[in-house]
Amino acid sequence: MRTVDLRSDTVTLPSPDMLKAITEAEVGDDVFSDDPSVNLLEEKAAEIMGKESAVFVASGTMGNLVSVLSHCQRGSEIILGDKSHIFRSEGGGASALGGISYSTVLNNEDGTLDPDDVRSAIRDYSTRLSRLHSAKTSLVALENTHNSCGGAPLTSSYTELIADIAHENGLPLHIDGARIFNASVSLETPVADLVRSADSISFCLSKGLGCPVGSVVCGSKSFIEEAREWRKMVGGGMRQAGFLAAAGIIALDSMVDRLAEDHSNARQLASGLSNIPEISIDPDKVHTNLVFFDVERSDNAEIASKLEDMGIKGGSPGNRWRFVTHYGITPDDINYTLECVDKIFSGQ
Ligand code: TLP
Repeated sequence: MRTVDLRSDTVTLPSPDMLKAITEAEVGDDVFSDDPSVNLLEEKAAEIMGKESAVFVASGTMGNLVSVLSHCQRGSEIILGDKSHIFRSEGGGASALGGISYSTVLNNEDGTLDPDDVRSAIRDYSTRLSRLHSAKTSLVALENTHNSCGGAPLTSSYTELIADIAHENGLPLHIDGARIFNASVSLETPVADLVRSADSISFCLSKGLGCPVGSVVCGSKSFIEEAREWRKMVGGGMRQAGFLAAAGIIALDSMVDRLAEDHSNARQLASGLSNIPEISIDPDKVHTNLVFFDVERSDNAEIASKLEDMGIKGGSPGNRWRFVTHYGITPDDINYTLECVDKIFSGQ
């Protein structure tokens, strides 16, 4: 049976070039910094992001975790969006493992945080009394693209605005850039411009870029050294990780520009879904590869299961659904998906 897996861009399988690179990779023990493929991936990533240094980690969650642990002290606080992945979907790792608390600011629909809200969330630490009572703010974090806000890309000027607020207050800015290349392609802005004002960035290789595993954290030399120590402590010293890094090198060299195809497929999907009564979606708000929509029915679980019987994965038991386009999904898959959705919603 034909399968169209729209659950996430994490389901991608490596390209033939990646498989070849994986089997032919030159490797060594990365904990000794002896793995040439990991070293090359890290150098390439740092250069593309315009940062001094980089470290290869197992996942986006690990990338954000080691970044937060490196920037923040125990008992301090991060300012981040209430819909951010770090806050909602990473197991409270910063809090559980680092003793760091979350100070959430409302995310706007486009993934931004209001600059005034960020300013007022920063704790006053100038008096003895405030120091006695408050957790010290230690970091501001943004997410680009913003997953739960419909895959919205944040511009470099917006990021600079928030970075200025953070820096004026002596705070670093971290970007959860799991899908930063989608933002770069959508905004037609070099990725280095999007992260220039940030102190650290974590991006995923294993989403739209098609790698089986891995993320990279980029920042200053001293920050990355600290992140390396945390990575080892949380079990991320991956030894012959060059087999994975080899796929990452192919991803950076040849999988970025093709993200435009995923965006075009996502727009085609959104526009088709908008013609189906009981589905609400504004195709103009789909800028990257994440297609969120609301289903105004009470039998969502049943519909999702019927769709799955037709090979379409990605339905939800609730009213808010998400379909994600990615490497391996073709315009024809989108047409097939729309046909199936149409059939099921029209009761055929
Ligand atoms: N997102 C996954 C799920 O966890 C929801 C997905 O399918 O979208 N930051 C952002 C913005 C993410 O969307 C994700 C993964 C991560 C970090 C974590 O990456 P991984 O899954 O590699 O730990």
